[in-house]
Amino acid sequence: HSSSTSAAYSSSTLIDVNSPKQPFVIGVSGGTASGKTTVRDMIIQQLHDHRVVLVNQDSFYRGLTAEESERVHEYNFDHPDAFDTEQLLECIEKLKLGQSVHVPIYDFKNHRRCSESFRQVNASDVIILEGILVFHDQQVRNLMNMKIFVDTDADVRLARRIRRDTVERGRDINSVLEQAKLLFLLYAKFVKPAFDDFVLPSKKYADVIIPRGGENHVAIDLIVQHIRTKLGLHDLCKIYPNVNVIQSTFQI
Ligand code: UZR
Ligand code: MG
Repeated sequence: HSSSTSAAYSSSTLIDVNSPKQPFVIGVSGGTASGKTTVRDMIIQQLHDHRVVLVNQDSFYRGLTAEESERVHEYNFDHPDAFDTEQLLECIEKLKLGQSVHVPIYDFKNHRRCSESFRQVNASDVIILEGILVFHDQQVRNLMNMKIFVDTDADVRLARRIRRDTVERGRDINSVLEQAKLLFLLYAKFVKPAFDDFVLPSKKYADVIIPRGGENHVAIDLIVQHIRTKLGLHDLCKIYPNVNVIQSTFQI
């Protein structure tokens, strides 16, 4: 039965058995605390009937050496060099080929990689790559089918970032006030300059720019509609189409 099935496929002009279905890769970028995570969560929620996997650029932070750790406040986490982009590229290339990958786990508290543990990410219909600098590298960009830039005012982002890092990210600094003071300094020293030098210039590569981030339901609905259309078209090239298609091909 299986051999006659594949014969039916090769004779069909609609289905190209030689071109395997490739996952749809979406890049979600934007400044710190712009609402990237909210936007991608909303996309994932609306695509509940598809297999979506998530890769965060944060996972590819190199991790600090002992020396760098001693002077952590002089380390620029917002610079492209802070990430292992080669490894990120390799990972997305593999996923795009339908292979599963091991993504490193980064420990934000100690600014280190957990050397023993990895997170396994399996191949899927949709891959979302999220991070402040995912549009910076041309090779990484070239793997994306859709690029979304979440555009939120800098003052809103700073306010959120302070709330998040003092309350939500659980750093072991007792005084929220002390932490906020430090954040203001780091924001002025690293976060803002790197946003201006690297993040903002990468906005021009975006296909879609979402103002106001996660609040923008209309933009997210439009994006999800587009992804659905694309996935629907991909279905024509499915390697294992459903039984109804097989039968109708036989009847022809
Ligand atoms: P998002 N970051 C840390 O604070 N600590 C780390 O160990 C690694 C990264 C911050 C980084 C950047 N900057 O602004 C932010 N600093 O994580 C990006 N300082 O994360 O996209 O979720 O805002
Ligand atoms: Mg986030």
